[in-house]
Amino acid sequence: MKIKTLRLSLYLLTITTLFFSCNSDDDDDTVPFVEADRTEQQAIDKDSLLAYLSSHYYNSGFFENEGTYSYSDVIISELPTDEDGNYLALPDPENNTLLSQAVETRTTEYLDVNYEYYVLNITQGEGDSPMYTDRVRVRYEGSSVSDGDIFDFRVTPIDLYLHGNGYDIDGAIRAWQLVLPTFKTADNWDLYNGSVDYTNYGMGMMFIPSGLAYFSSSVTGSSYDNLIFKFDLLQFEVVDHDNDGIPCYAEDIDNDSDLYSDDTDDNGLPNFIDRDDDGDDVLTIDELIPTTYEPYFPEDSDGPTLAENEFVRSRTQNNDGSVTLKTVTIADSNSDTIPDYLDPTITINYNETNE
Ligand SMILES: [Ca+2]
Ligand SMILES: [Ca+2]
Ligand SMILES: [Ca+2]
Ligand SMILES: [Ca+2]
Repeated sequence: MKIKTLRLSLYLLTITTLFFSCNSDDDDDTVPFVEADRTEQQAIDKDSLLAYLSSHYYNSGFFENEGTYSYSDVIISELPTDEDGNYLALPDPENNTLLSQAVETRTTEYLDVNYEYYVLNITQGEGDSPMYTDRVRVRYEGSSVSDGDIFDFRVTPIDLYLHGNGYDIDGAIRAWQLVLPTFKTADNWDLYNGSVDYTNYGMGMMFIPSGLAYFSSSVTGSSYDNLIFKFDLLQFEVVDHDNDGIPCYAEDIDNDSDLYSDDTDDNGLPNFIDRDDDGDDVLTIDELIPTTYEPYFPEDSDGPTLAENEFVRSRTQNNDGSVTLKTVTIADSNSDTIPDYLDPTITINYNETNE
């Protein structure tokens, strides 16, 4: 219980300071500085983004042949202008495409505001898609729409959490949580001279309003910055922030893509960072049915097929090269459709029963 109290206070302490504090539904005592109205800012940002997309083009012809491309191969250029500054026609239309004709317009509601953002899908990728709560391995470059300045880039792959845990792990901006899960990772990778060569990964760009990025914060050098990201999505791993056996994405009980709105036992700790989700004093991990599978060899087999309500707990490589898979499965012992770990009237400890 002591540990839980400490976690709670840490969480309350940091939620007032992090950018993601605006995710919280509750008002706190601190008076925030006056920032722009999100709806008004979105109207301004939308105009800027649309103007950008209709005046810039990319080297689409470059990607028409089979091959492995990277985000850095995408070259964005501004349309030529006459001496009065008016835009002229698209040069070499065989090989170039205006961004406004290439991007997909997507919409989302975030913090009660309707947002429009734009995605250029150059390669979908052949692997699997991460969830918005997962950790991704990416290469990327971020720049500002207003001046084209690159404020961040990673040529060598970096692992990023798409969703933070509210205290010591920061998450990505909302746009990343929306866009990355719509691409796929590499389908394979090989080691060459110590570096990893990925094949058939997802590659694209996003053009995003400040409201889905850093909004009033000046992380990129200025507030209310509309941003462009080019990215390669290489790999991902499922994240379980509270390490209770239920992956973060499955702790979003109402499926509204907001982990903060799910708090089954109403103790102020959302399920994704609560290790006893129903508050019945039996930890969530103990209310799940553990399974250890016979070791299998990855070159011969993909391993056991998991049930829909079964999650990987660990995957251990043994000395002989075989893999031992441990999983947990959601139990509903009284068949009332409420899983044991969310049902305070059920307190079966499956780890005690099995030992
Ligand atoms: Ca969890
Ligand atoms: Ca809770
Ligand atoms: Ca939990
Ligand atoms: Ca229970």
